[in-house]
Amino acid sequence: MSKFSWNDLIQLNSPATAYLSPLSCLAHIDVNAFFAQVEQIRCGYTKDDPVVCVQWNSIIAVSYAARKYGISRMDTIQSAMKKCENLIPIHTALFRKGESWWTYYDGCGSWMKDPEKQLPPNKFKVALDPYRRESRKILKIFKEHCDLVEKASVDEVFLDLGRLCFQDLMFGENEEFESCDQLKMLRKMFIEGDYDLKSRLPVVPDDLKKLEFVGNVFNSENRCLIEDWDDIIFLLASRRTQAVRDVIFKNLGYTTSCGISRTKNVCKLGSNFKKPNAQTTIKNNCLEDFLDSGKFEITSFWTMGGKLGQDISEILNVPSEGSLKYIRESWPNSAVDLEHFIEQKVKELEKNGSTTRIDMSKVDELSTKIYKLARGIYCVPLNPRPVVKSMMSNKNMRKDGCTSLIDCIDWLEVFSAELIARITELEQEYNKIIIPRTISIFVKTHLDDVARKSTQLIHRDSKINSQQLLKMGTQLITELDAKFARGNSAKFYPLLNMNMIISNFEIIDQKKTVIDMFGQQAQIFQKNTANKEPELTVQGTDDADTNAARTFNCHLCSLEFDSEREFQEHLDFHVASKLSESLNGFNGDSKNLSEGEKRLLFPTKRKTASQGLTAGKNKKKKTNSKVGNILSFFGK
Ligand code: DCP
Ligand code: CA
Repeated sequence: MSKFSWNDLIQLNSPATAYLSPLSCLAHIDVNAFFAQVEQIRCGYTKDDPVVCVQWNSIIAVSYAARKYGISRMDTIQSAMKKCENLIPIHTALFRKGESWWTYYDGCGSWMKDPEKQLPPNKFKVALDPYRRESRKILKIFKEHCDLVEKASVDEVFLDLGRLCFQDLMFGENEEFESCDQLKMLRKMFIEGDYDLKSRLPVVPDDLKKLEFVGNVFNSENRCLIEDWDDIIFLLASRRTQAVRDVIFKNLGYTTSCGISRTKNVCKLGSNFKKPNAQTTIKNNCLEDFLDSGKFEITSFWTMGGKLGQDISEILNVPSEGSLKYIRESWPNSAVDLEHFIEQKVKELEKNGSTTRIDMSKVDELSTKIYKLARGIYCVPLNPRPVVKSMMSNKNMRKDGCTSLIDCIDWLEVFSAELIARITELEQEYNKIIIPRTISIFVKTHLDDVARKSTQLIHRDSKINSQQLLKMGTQLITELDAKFARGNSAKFYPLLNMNMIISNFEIIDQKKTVIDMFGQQAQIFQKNTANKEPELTVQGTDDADTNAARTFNCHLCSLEFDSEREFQEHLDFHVASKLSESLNGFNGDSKNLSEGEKRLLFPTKRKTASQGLTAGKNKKKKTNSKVGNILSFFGK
């Protein structure tokens, strides 16, 4: 028998809870030397050309060809050029002071001898727009290939591969699978619902043990590659991630590195394990080998790298090497033992007058996290992108970058253009109209004094343009100038820093989307539009008011849910029911068909709206775990 149950396998179909299944399969994919690759491709170089991306005198991304010369982000452009005489430095795009657009000044930069070809920071501002554009293209490909994607930064994502692997296992049409009789049996059992959710899966058939992973499998101890169904799921995942990485390379030219494992933390370590252009799978039976490979400590994990990680290392008295193994061996049985230990230690330290960054009210959470991180089983869900609540365009000035009100207005021209471009980007990403309601200007004088002024943005149109932002910004800076620079401009100018912040976003739905993306975080003004899909109706405020009234309604079923989690699980039911209907065909009661479609397909089976409502409210009562099909797994 397998270690895993039918329930573990079928749970992979739930985007909301797949990450909790012991068969969970996630990936982290990171673009190699991202900004450098963007510039390499834009300028027509190959991956073997030593390109570096430069901002003023600093190197912000180093191609792998340049890394061969020992060049790193720590080098200045001058020191890098000494290491590699054929180095190809490319400066980021720039806004010029007083202009509302960015452009590339190829062939120019601080390394050029000709003073005309240098790019003085007091006249320009770096534009990261080209990288954000490429990032959006990459994200679009991920979203086309995977139903649950978390954008972790400008060049990295997490993927939840549960649904894809499940579907490949149960319905994949490749020959290797179709020629395996025992797999055919498993598929038949699933389709006919001839299984008990709690019962164990059969053993993995020998035919499937011959299948090969794509990319590297971390296996320092030469363990058996395919023992149980988790290995098969990872194997399928390795094919899927290679496929999406190939699409990115073919369409956009970017190489990526990828880590595949059960949890986000290990995936992230895995993608960093072999670079560039590689993928590494860390199977469950190799997790501890991987963590103990000498490359990782408790402080290697995200959120453990800072002072908290140091405090924890001290309190647990971990050795400088082998900390994860030490934690596993010292607290072998449960996180509770670890919790008691930490509590006692912190109390002792406090008695001696020392303080730590450990929050005593959350020691249980922290202990569970450490206990599980050390075993590579700390399961956390993928997060949808948080709502953007404000945007800033900022310029650190040098020398005479900003010596008068006119200079300030020239920079405001750049800030307004940049912010409006970013608002437009965000509108495209969210498919909503975004109207900032507050604008602030912040300045820091050469005497290190700071001043700030804000106002409400009031304008008649539904969209705001850069001229309107510039006008409001000019008003604010004129007031600051009048207050602080009048009579003695040397107290104010030159400025060391200036920025414009827009905030208090009003987000307006242009068209209803399937599920509202932002949960309680967003303030959404809905227009009434016809809607066939389940939707989440959220009312709240944008200042994180957790008491704001919220409702979670499924309009297809006329059901209301108390929590977002319950609602999400209900939506999973709809996903499952669509999957089931695509296999078994629709029936007249389907909630996935519009009234119009039902009329066309089932002319005699029309239901009135009130019948539909009653049907929706009668929740399913079936308790038997022997089930008809995948639908039974999801509560309605
Ligand atoms: N970046 C930056 N300044 C930093 C770190 C990063 O401007 N201090 C930018 C440039 C990078 C991009 O963010 O190309 C992504 O950062 P990564 O840390 O992922 O680094 P790279 O993609 O450059 O390299 P790697 O291949 O190691 O991921
Ligand atoms: Ca990267």
